[in-house]
Amino acid sequence: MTTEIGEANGTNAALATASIDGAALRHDFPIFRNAVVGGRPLTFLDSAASSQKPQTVIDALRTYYETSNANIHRGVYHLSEIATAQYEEARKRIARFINAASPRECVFVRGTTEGLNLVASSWGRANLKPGDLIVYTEMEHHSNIIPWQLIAEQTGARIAWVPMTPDGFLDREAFSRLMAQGPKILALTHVGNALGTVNPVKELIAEAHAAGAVAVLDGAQSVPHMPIDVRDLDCDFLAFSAHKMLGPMGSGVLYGKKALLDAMPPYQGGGSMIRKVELTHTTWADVPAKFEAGTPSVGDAIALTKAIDYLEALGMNAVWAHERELGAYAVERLREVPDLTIYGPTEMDHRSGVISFGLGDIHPHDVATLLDEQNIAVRAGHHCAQPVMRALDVMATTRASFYLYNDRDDVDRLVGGLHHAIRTMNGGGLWNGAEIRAVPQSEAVEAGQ
Ligand code: 7TS
Repeated sequence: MTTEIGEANGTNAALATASIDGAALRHDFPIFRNAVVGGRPLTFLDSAASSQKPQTVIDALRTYYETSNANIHRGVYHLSEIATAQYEEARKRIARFINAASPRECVFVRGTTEGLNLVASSWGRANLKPGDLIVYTEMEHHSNIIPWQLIAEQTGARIAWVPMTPDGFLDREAFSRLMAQGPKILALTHVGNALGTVNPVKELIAEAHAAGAVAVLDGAQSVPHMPIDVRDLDCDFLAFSAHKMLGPMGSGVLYGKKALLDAMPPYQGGGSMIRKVELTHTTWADVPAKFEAGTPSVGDAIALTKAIDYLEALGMNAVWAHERELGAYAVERLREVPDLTIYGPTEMDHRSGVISFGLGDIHPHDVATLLDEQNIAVRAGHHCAQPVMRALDVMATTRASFYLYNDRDDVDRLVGGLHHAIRTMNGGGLWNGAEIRAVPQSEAVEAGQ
């Protein structure tokens, strides 16, 4: 029986090269062969929403189901033991990737959203009292705001947030003023998903700790892109999603310091998380099992290790350098586009490869639709960060986000696509959103929308 799953069936082209060649890496991702439309290659600029998957990850999923599929931690039979061993091996791999002190500090969850809900619900229920202060920031994804609002409602805790400056940074003085109030929790994104701001989290976490707060880091936009060392950052919790880092959908990880996890009550009840169940009460399994009620996403956890292999073969420093180089090139080229406003920090020192922009009066949805006609995939909308949009005083933005399989040609195609979008809107006499909405569908189709 094959116990080694997902051996390098993909070509992993260009992994050996020192710096990253995005075009060469695209050969490892079947989607780029398959999603060619009208002869146009796929220009995929929405990795902040979800990344594409290399062949090795896809093969690992298939191999798991073909050779090792069984429920884990239950069966005494051979297949179940293999699946259990691979699942626990995956946990070790992930712990090493983020430099956790122990694999027990890594809880498998469905993604960042579930990880953050787990902390807010479980830690919050056990530790928050009426009047306690929860601090988050105006820059958060909704998944690092709403769980805190929910637990505040249930416990009577208060909420406050660090405002964002007009250029997309956290207001550092306001942060210190809030820390001086002695919050119980700081919920903070490492990299903002709407604007790509990179927060100085190590420094902010140290300040939060000095104030007595527990620091919860949202790593959805950082773990896939840069080296992460949870012990160096000293975060108490870190949540991230597999699907944004070349791994499968529907899985992710919550890292938590063991002493904190040990002291927390379970998040959900069910199979696998118990020590002893009486009809009146139950005692819990040790962490991480205490937080993994029910049958987990075994194949997804195993396939995530292949994603980590892929990332580590390139080197996370190289991945990060590549994205920032592309981001810098994109900022430079986008400046050529008339009426284009880039939101967020202007210097690459403080931003990731996520670039949000507005294009004159053209509605971001129209920009994205016109780009899509050229097989260029970008995201348009509020990016699940409505407070950020409100702070910028816009309804929505268009967002391009880069990853390891992008290259300068993608940026050039984006810039060409935006010029085409402007020409189309001008040519059709449809310059602003209000006019567009007034155009009947039949005419809109003729105008090429
Ligand atoms: N936190 C941040 C910073 C994110 O960017 C996202 C997803 C989440 C949390 C939630 O992750 P999930 O995997 O649990 O859904 N961000 C985006 C995005 O920017 N566009 O689509 C999803």
